[in-house]
Amino acid sequence: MVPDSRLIIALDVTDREEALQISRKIGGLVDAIKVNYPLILSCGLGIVPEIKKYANVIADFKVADIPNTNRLICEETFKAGADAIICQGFVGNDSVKACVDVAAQFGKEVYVVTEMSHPGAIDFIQKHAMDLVDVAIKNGASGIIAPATRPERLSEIKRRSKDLKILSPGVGAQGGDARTTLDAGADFIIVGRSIYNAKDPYQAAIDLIGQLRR
Ligand code: O7M
Repeated sequence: MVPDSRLIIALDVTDREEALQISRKIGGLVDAIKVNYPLILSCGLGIVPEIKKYANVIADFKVADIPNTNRLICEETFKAGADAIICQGFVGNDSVKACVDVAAQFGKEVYVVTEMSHPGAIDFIQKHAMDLVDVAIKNGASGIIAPATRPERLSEIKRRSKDLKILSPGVGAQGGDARTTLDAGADFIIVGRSIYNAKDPYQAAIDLIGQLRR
C-alpha cells in the first residue's frame, strides 16, 4: 500500500447495504477500507470482493492462533480477495511467520498489532510493544498497528520500527488527532466512527484528508 490520502476507513457497520453504500461513496477517496468482525460476522467473507470494487480491503481479523490455524485463516481471507490481513504478534514468531508465508504466496501484505489504542492496552500489551515491533521486522511483515491515542508512544514505536509502514487507529472517537498522528510517525490513520457515523461520511472523509495534507 502506497500512501496517497493516508486515510483508511474502519468499516465497522453491520448492515450490508450501509457498508456497500459507504464504500461506493468514499472508496475512491481513501487508501483502503478495513473490515473487521462486526461486518464479516454479519455479512460473511463474500462481502470482501464487493467492497474491493471500490478500494483495497484490509482484513482486520487480529489473527492470534497457532501457526496452522493462522495459515488456514489467511488462506481463506486472501482467497476472498483481501489485500492485507492484520495479525497479533503476541502469539509469537512462528504464528506471525505463518501469516507472512501465506501472504507471500498470494502477493499480499501482513500488518502486526503492537500497542493498541484503548486504555486497556496499558495493562499488558504496552510492556511488550517494542518486542512486538521486533517480531514484525524479524518475520518480514509489511507494517504494524500503533496507537494514535498516544503520540509519544507512536513516535517511540516509529523509531524502533525503521521502514515498516505504520497504520494508526484511534483518531476521532477515541480522542486522537489526525495531523498529530502523522507528525508522530504514522503513514496512515485508521478512522471508523467519525466517518461512518457522520451525517455526511463523504464530507467527513474529505475533511480528514484536508487535515492530513496540511
Ligand atoms: O475510529 P474508531 O474508534 O471508530 O475505530 C477504530 C478502528 O480501529 C476499529 O475498527 C478498531 O477495531 C481498530 N483498532 C483500534 O481501534 N485500536 C487498535 O489498537 C487497533 C485497531 C485495529 O485496527 O487493529 C488492527
